[in-house]
Amino acid sequence: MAESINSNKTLHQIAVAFKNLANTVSDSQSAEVEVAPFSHACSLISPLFGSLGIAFKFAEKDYVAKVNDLAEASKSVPKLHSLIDQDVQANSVRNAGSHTRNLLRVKRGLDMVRVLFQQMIITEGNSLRDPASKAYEQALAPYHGWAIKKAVSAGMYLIPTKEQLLNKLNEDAESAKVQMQIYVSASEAVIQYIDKLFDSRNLGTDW
Ligand code: 1PZ
Repeated sequence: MAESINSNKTLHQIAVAFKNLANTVSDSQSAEVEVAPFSHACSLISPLFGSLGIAFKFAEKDYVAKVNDLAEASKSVPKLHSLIDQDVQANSVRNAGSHTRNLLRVKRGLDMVRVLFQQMIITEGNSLRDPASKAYEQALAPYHGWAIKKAVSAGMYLIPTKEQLLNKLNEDAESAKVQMQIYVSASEAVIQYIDKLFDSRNLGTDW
Protein backbone atom coordinates (compact mmCIF):
# COMPACT_ATOMS: atom_id res chain seq x y z
CA MET A 1 0.00 0.00 0.00
CA ALA A 2 2.67 2.47 1.07
CA GLU A 3 4.59 1.35 -2.00
CA SER A 4 1.81 2.26 -4.41
CA ILE A 5 1.31 5.66 -2.81
CA ASN A 6 5.05 6.25 -3.06
CA SER A 7 5.67 4.82 -6.48
CA ASN A 8 4.90 7.83 -8.65
CA LYS A 9 7.12 10.21 -6.74
CA THR A 10 10.08 11.66 -8.60
CA LEU A 11 12.76 10.63 -6.08
CA HIS A 12 11.39 7.10 -5.82
CA GLN A 13 11.37 6.71 -9.61
CA ILE A 14 14.94 7.97 -9.83
CA ALA A 15 16.06 5.59 -7.06
CA VAL A 16 14.43 2.55 -8.68
CA ALA A 17 15.73 3.31 -12.18
CA PHE A 18 19.33 3.79 -11.04
CA LYS A 19 19.23 0.78 -8.73
CA ASN A 20 18.23 -1.31 -11.75
CA LEU A 21 21.05 0.12 -13.83
CA ALA A 22 23.53 -0.46 -11.01
CA ASN A 23 22.40 -4.08 -10.81
CA THR A 24 23.15 -4.54 -14.52
CA VAL A 25 26.59 -3.02 -14.07
CA SER A 26 27.51 -5.25 -11.14
CA ASP A 27 26.22 -8.46 -12.76
CA SER A 28 29.59 -9.31 -14.26
CA GLN A 29 32.91 -7.85 -15.39
CA SER A 30 31.67 -7.81 -18.96
CA ALA A 31 28.35 -6.12 -18.20
CA GLU A 32 26.81 -4.26 -21.10
CA VAL A 33 24.46 -1.39 -20.39
CA GLU A 34 21.71 -0.67 -22.88
CA VAL A 35 21.22 2.90 -24.06
CA ALA A 36 17.41 2.89 -23.72
CA PRO A 37 17.11 2.17 -19.97
CA PHE A 38 20.10 4.45 -19.34
CA SER A 39 18.60 7.42 -21.16
CA HIS A 40 15.23 6.71 -19.55
CA ALA A 41 16.78 6.78 -16.07
CA CYS A 42 18.56 10.04 -16.94
CA SER A 43 15.30 11.58 -18.16
CA LEU A 44 13.78 11.00 -14.71
CA ILE A 45 16.23 13.59 -13.32
CA SER A 46 14.72 16.36 -15.48
CA PRO A 47 11.70 17.07 -13.21
CA LEU A 48 14.18 18.08 -10.49
CA PHE A 49 15.13 21.14 -12.55
CA GLY A 50 11.53 22.28 -12.51
CA SER A 51 11.62 22.16 -8.71
CA LEU A 52 14.66 24.44 -8.72
CA GLY A 53 12.81 27.24 -10.42
CA ILE A 54 13.41 29.43 -13.41
CA ALA A 55 17.08 30.12 -12.63
CA PHE A 56 18.26 26.82 -14.03
CA LYS A 57 16.16 26.74 -17.18
CA PHE A 58 19.30 26.98 -19.30
CA ALA A 59 20.82 24.00 -17.54
CA GLU A 60 17.63 22.01 -18.00
CA LYS A 61 17.51 22.73 -21.73
CA ASP A 62 21.09 21.63 -22.21
CA TYR A 63 20.65 18.46 -20.14
CA VAL A 64 17.31 17.46 -21.70
CA ALA A 65 18.65 17.95 -25.26
CA LYS A 66 21.59 15.67 -24.53
CA VAL A 67 19.46 12.98 -22.88
CA ASN A 68 17.04 13.13 -25.84
CA ASP A 69 19.94 12.64 -28.22
CA LEU A 70 20.90 9.45 -26.36
CA ALA A 71 17.28 8.25 -26.35
CA GLU A 72 17.14 8.83 -30.11
CA ALA A 73 20.44 6.98 -30.58
CA SER A 74 19.08 3.99 -28.65
CA LYS A 75 16.76 3.25 -31.58
CA SER A 76 19.71 2.27 -33.79
CA VAL A 77 22.54 1.59 -31.31
CA PRO A 78 21.57 -0.77 -28.49
CA LYS A 79 24.55 -0.59 -26.10
CA LEU A 80 26.40 2.31 -24.48
CA HIS A 81 29.76 0.88 -25.48
CA SER A 82 28.71 0.52 -29.14
CA LEU A 83 27.66 4.14 -29.14
CA ILE A 84 31.19 5.13 -28.15
CA ASP A 85 32.86 2.67 -30.51
CA GLN A 86 30.87 4.09 -33.41
CA ASP A 87 32.21 7.59 -32.69
CA VAL A 88 35.74 6.20 -32.26
CA GLN A 89 35.55 4.62 -35.69
CA ALA A 90 34.17 7.80 -37.26
CA ASN A 91 36.80 9.85 -35.43
CA SER A 92 34.01 12.05 -34.03
CA VAL A 93 34.34 11.41 -30.28
CA ARG A 94 34.93 15.04 -29.29
CA ASN A 95 32.78 16.65 -31.99
CA ALA A 96 30.08 19.00 -30.72
CA GLY A 97 26.85 17.07 -30.37
CA SER A 98 28.42 13.59 -30.75
CA HIS A 99 26.72 10.85 -28.76
CA THR A 100 29.94 10.18 -26.88
CA ARG A 101 30.35 13.84 -25.95
CA ASN A 102 26.71 14.04 -24.87
CA LEU A 103 27.15 10.90 -22.79
CA LEU A 104 30.11 12.48 -21.00
CA ARG A 105 28.08 15.65 -20.30
CA VAL A 106 25.08 13.67 -19.04
CA LYS A 107 27.36 11.60 -16.81
CA ARG A 108 28.58 14.84 -15.23
CA GLY A 109 24.96 15.83 -14.63
CA LEU A 110 24.40 12.51 -12.84
CA ASP A 111 27.51 13.17 -10.78
CA MET A 112 26.28 16.68 -9.92
CA VAL A 113 23.02 15.21 -8.59
CA ARG A 114 24.96 12.50 -6.74
CA VAL A 115 27.08 15.04 -4.84
CA LEU A 116 24.04 17.28 -4.31
CA PHE A 117 22.06 14.44 -2.69
CA GLN A 118 25.09 13.32 -0.68
CA GLN A 119 25.53 16.88 0.65
CA MET A 120 21.81 17.29 1.32
CA ILE A 121 21.89 14.13 3.45
CA ILE A 122 24.80 15.31 5.61
CA THR A 123 24.14 19.07 5.74
CA GLU A 124 22.08 20.44 8.63
CA GLY A 125 19.69 23.31 8.14
CA ASN A 126 17.29 24.45 5.50
CA SER A 127 19.60 26.02 2.92
CA LEU A 128 20.47 24.25 -0.31
CA ARG A 129 23.13 26.75 -1.24
CA ASP A 130 26.10 24.90 0.27
CA PRO A 131 25.07 21.47 -1.04
CA ALA A 132 24.33 22.90 -4.50
CA SER A 133 27.55 24.93 -4.64
CA LYS A 134 29.69 21.99 -3.53
CA ALA A 135 28.06 19.73 -6.10
CA TYR A 136 28.57 22.25 -8.88
CA GLU A 137 32.19 22.94 -7.85
CA GLN A 138 33.03 19.26 -7.83
CA ALA A 139 31.12 17.90 -10.82
CA LEU A 140 30.76 20.67 -13.39
CA ALA A 141 32.66 23.87 -12.67
CA PRO A 142 36.08 22.50 -13.75
CA TYR A 143 34.66 22.09 -17.27
CA HIS A 144 32.79 25.39 -17.58
CA GLY A 145 34.03 28.77 -18.77
CA TRP A 146 33.63 31.93 -16.72
CA ALA A 147 30.32 33.03 -18.28
CA ILE A 148 28.52 29.84 -17.28
CA LYS A 149 30.15 29.83 -13.83
CA LYS A 150 28.95 33.43 -13.32
CA ALA A 151 25.41 32.54 -14.36
CA VAL A 152 25.37 29.52 -12.07
CA SER A 153 26.64 31.46 -9.05
CA ALA A 154 23.95 34.10 -9.68
CA GLY A 155 21.37 31.32 -9.93
CA MET A 156 22.49 29.89 -6.59
CA TYR A 157 20.86 32.89 -4.87
CA LEU A 158 17.51 31.99 -6.38
CA ILE A 159 17.29 28.30 -5.53
CA PRO A 160 14.56 27.22 -3.09
CA THR A 161 15.14 26.04 0.46
CA LYS A 162 15.41 22.35 1.22
CA GLU A 163 11.89 22.45 2.67
CA GLN A 164 10.47 24.09 -0.43
CA LEU A 165 12.22 21.60 -2.69
CA LEU A 166 10.99 18.59 -0.70
CA ASN A 167 7.45 20.01 -0.69
CA LYS A 168 7.50 20.35 -4.45
CA LEU A 169 8.73 16.78 -4.69
CA ASN A 170 5.95 15.69 -2.33
CA GLU A 171 8.48 14.23 0.13
CA ASP A 172 9.12 14.44 3.83
CA ALA A 173 12.71 14.70 5.00
CA GLU A 174 13.04 11.07 6.10
CA SER A 175 11.61 9.38 3.01
CA ALA A 176 13.62 11.73 0.81
CA LYS A 177 16.83 10.73 2.60
CA VAL A 178 16.19 7.04 1.92
CA GLN A 179 15.56 7.60 -1.81
CA MET A 180 18.50 9.97 -2.16
CA GLN A 181 20.85 7.49 -0.48
CA ILE A 182 19.77 4.77 -2.93
CA TYR A 183 20.56 7.10 -5.83
CA VAL A 184 23.93 8.11 -4.32
CA SER A 185 25.15 4.49 -4.16
CA ALA A 186 23.59 3.31 -7.40
CA SER A 187 24.70 6.29 -9.49
CA GLU A 188 28.25 5.86 -8.22
CA ALA A 189 28.38 2.39 -9.79
CA VAL A 190 26.87 3.65 -13.06
CA ILE A 191 29.27 6.61 -13.22
CA GLN A 192 32.25 4.33 -12.61
CA TYR A 193 31.05 2.06 -15.39
CA ILE A 194 30.90 4.97 -17.85
CA ASP A 195 34.31 6.26 -16.75
CA LYS A 196 35.71 2.78 -17.45
CA LEU A 197 34.22 2.78 -20.95
CA PHE A 198 36.11 6.01 -21.66
CA ASP A 199 39.33 4.99 -19.91
CA SER A 200 39.57 1.57 -21.56
CA ARG A 201 39.48 3.31 -24.95
CA ASN A 202 41.96 5.99 -23.85
CA LEU A 203 39.46 8.74 -24.57
CA GLY A 204 40.01 10.67 -21.33
CA THR A 205 37.14 12.22 -19.35
CA ASP A 206 38.55 15.68 -18.67
CA TRP A 207 37.42 17.48 -21.82
C1 1PZ B 1 19.77 22.96 -5.80
C2 1PZ B 1 20.52 22.50 -6.94
C3 1PZ B 1 21.09 23.56 -7.79
C4 1PZ B 1 21.57 22.96 -9.05
C5 1PZ B 1 22.39 23.84 -9.86
C6 1PZ B 1 22.62 23.23 -11.20
C7 1PZ B 1 23.67 23.96 -11.96
C8 1PZ B 1 23.92 23.36 -13.27
C9 1PZ B 1 24.40 24.38 -14.24
C10 1PZ B 1 24.78 23.78 -15.54
C11 1PZ B 1 24.82 24.79 -16.65
C12 1PZ B 1 25.03 24.11 -17.98
C13 1PZ B 1 24.97 25.07 -19.11
C14 1PZ B 1 25.48 24.46 -20.39
C15 1PZ B 1 26.73 23.96 -20.45
C16 1PZ B 1 27.31 23.40 -21.71
O1 1PZ B 1 28.19 24.34 -22.23
C17 1PZ B 1 28.04 22.12 -21.39
C18 1PZ B 1 28.84 21.59 -22.56
O2 1PZ B 1 28.01 21.19 -23.57
P1 1PZ B 1 28.54 20.91 -25.08
O3 1PZ B 1 29.55 21.93 -25.45
O4 1PZ B 1 29.11 19.52 -25.13
O5 1PZ B 1 27.27 20.99 -25.93
N1 1PZ B 1 27.08 21.15 -20.91
C19 1PZ B 1 27.23 20.56 -19.71
O6 1PZ B 1 28.20 20.78 -19.01
C20 1PZ B 1 26.15 19.61 -19.25
C21 1PZ B 1 25.50 20.17 -18.03
C22 1PZ B 1 24.50 19.25 -17.44
C23 1PZ B 1 23.83 19.89 -16.26
C24 1PZ B 1 23.12 18.90 -15.45
C25 1PZ B 1 22.95 19.40 -14.06
C26 1PZ B 1 22.06 18.53 -13.28
C27 1PZ B 1 21.67 19.20 -12.00
C28 1PZ B 1 20.35 18.78 -11.52
C29 1PZ B 1 20.05 19.41 -10.24
C30 1PZ B 1 18.78 18.94 -9.69
